[in-house]
Amino acid sequence: MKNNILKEILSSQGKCLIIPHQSPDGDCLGSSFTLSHCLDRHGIEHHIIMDDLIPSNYLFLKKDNMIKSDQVSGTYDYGIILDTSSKDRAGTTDEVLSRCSHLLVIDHHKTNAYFGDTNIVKMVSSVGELLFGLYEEIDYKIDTNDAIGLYTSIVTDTGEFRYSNTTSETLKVAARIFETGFDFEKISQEIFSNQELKKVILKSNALSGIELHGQNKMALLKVTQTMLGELECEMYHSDGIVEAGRDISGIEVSVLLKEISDKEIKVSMRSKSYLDVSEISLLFGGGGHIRAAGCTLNMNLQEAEQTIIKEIESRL
Ligand SMILES: [Mn+2]
Repeated sequence: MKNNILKEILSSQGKCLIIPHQSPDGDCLGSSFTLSHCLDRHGIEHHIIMDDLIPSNYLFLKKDNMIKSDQVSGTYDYGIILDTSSKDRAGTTDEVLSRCSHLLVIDHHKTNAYFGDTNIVKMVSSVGELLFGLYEEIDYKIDTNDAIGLYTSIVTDTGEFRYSNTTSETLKVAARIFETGFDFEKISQEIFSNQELKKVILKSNALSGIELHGQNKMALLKVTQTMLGELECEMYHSDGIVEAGRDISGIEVSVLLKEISDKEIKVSMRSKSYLDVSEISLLFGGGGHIRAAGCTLNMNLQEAEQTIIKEIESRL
């Protein structure tokens, strides 16, 4: 029933706006790319909102139809919000959202707030896997460009098929994507073997400052404005650091505190086997998945550190 909305969009020829989340990752960039390609193939006029910088290892997903929120003019028939659990996480302004007659949310977060006019929310590995399912239901045949976007979504959100969100269905979808014959080695290298040197050094510096808490089951990592300044890095270069903390032997949960300002700290959390970090993020108005979640604390770094250590230690 709900899937009819994609069919409706493709047959309506209405104008669409694709909206990923803030601080775009592989899943929202990959799914925006494939959905945009699908709309292209159906001759549908559309744009993708991209206010934030695309991390350099995802630049192969850049498209000419990407615009910034302040370049939006007129109205859209559909706003399609991808990989976004709540309205305040959408990568655009309320003003832009209000220009869309119908908001369609396509997401896989457990904490989704069902904030669209239509919400397609399924607990699958990635929005890429979800989109593939929608494509199948409407008999849309993916080509190699669709495959590039879908593969990026799935391979990044499953941690290269290592996380518990990888199911037999995920692997079946991956097999179907591979059948298109796209150059997966090239795309894998773009994503995983193409890191900027300063990003690797930032990760190394953050890991040198690691602290252990909660009977050594919690790794605490920090990226401050000073650390970014020294390397001329942006906060998006901190991508991958929190996972490195989790991958340490004996660690159940890794927390990365990202200092946005002396009043705002972004918290990223990753757990390994039993801690539900989405519950912790919800306590502070954030969201996410059981094993990967985040929130924002409006306090300084030291206060954020104490707040989060206290909350996690009581659960370990
Ligand atoms: Mn995702």
